[in-house]
Amino acid sequence: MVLDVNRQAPREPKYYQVKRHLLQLIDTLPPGSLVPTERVLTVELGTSRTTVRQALSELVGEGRLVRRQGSGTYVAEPKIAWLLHMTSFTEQAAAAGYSASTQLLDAVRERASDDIAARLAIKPGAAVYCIERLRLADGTPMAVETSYLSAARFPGLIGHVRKTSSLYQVLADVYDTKPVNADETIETAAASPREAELLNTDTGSPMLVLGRHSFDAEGEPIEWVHSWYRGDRYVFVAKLAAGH
Ligand code: 16G
Repeated sequence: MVLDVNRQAPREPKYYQVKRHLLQLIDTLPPGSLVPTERVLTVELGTSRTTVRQALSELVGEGRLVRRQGSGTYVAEPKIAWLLHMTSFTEQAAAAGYSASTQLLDAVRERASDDIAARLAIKPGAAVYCIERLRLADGTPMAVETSYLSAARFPGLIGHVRKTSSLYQVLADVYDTKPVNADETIETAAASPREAELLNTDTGSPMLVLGRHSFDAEGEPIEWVHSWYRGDRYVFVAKLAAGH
């Protein structure tokens, strides 16, 4: 049943009218074009600076505009489309025409919390490796990734990921292990000062956080990973097909 509710149009806040005006302007300009300053827009649109600022901030957060310190606000480049696949970052980047690289930020052996232990099907307090890496495509930071793997299952893993930038390659070559399926989640979060610095953005800017819980062919969990991507730069694509 479809309810036909005769709804009144919601009242539009002033800043949203400014935003709509700016969106129309953005659609006519190529990426990299300078947009008028806050001061000019305030005068042109006969509104307050706070209102203009709110509209501009939302468009920056959505990846339609970029702010360059001390220079101005510009029309953003189109977002990068990233396919959600059961492949590694390295393979995914290559398929999209980028060259992947990795910066190891931190790698420690620690005791599994209850949550991580449950994810990896090990006892709480058992040893896990926590590996934090910055993932880059053509030298541009794309994501900050924190991976948990069982230390008993993958002894000496940290030494190997120091030498090889692809975790999946290490899993295949050294441990004869291949993730074959995964549960993947996507949620939003605000960038922490650390993520913001690593990904060249502002603290509090919108992020897309991907969680991957991957399993081998026997159904044993392999890794529990969180990847933080800039929400203004990426669009994730999942190919869906009818069937079971
Ligand atoms: C992806 C996976 C991550 C995996 C990594 C391996 C997501 C959210 N994450 O980034 O779970 O550990 O690829 O990539 O898709 P690598 O072999 O290049 O290190």
